[in-house]
Amino acid sequence: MLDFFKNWIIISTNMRHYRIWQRLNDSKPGIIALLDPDRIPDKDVYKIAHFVSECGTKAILIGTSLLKKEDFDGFVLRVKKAASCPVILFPGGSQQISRYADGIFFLSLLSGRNPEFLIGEHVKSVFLIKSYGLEVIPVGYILISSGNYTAVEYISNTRPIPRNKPEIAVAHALAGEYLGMEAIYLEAGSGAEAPVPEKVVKEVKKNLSIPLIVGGGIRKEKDARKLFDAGADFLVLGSIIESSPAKFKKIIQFVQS
Ligand code: 1GP
Repeated sequence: MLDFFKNWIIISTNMRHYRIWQRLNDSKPGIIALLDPDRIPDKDVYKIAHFVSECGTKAILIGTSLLKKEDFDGFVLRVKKAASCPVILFPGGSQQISRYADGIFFLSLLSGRNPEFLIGEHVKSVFLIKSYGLEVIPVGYILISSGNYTAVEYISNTRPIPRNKPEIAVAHALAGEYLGMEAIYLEAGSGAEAPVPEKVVKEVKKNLSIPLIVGGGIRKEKDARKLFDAGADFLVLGSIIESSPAKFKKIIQFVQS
């Protein structure tokens, strides 16, 4: 009997420390949905968040390069109420912190040399993150050029890594791993003309031992398939949720199958 209680205490303690990021990793590969608070009208937030969650997205990210929305907290709360998956902040800056999220991708823009996005915005946000008790997931964020000039490049005032130079991407990803990041995110930028090239994903994955997230410009099932085959653990889909929910659902169904 005593053993039973001891085991129960150990199991329940472990459950409490079973982090969102750990849970997501145990269920990879998968699709993560990105909801942009500046692009989704308030009246549609609940419906869209409920839809992506029902489709089987592993998590919902919330964030944008330039926040226009006044009531960011209200947006996160609506998503949280509608979703049965974890809700994680994906902030473009220290103003995008909310108590209603479950966690935060603590992004360091490793491909750039702008100190604001390497450490500055982070310092401004830590006290809120701490007081809200958000789970912090340190992520090395790496921009890969995509053919068009993206909002994230403009706003962060950084240049992306050339898409035909996988070795430069590998060096940045490894630097992130050695700095203690828990994931690397290869980003082509929202609405990118082309996703991150498979060759870059393949080379980075070959050299990395932490999870690899890839996002930006993924609109077709065939692109998703290639990126997973190249080694992506998670794909982030954003724009397609607004432009073609049916395609989003199809891509998720393909991953699940
Ligand atoms: C952007 O990687 C995400 O940060 C998603 O990009 O909107 O092109 O899907 P899309």
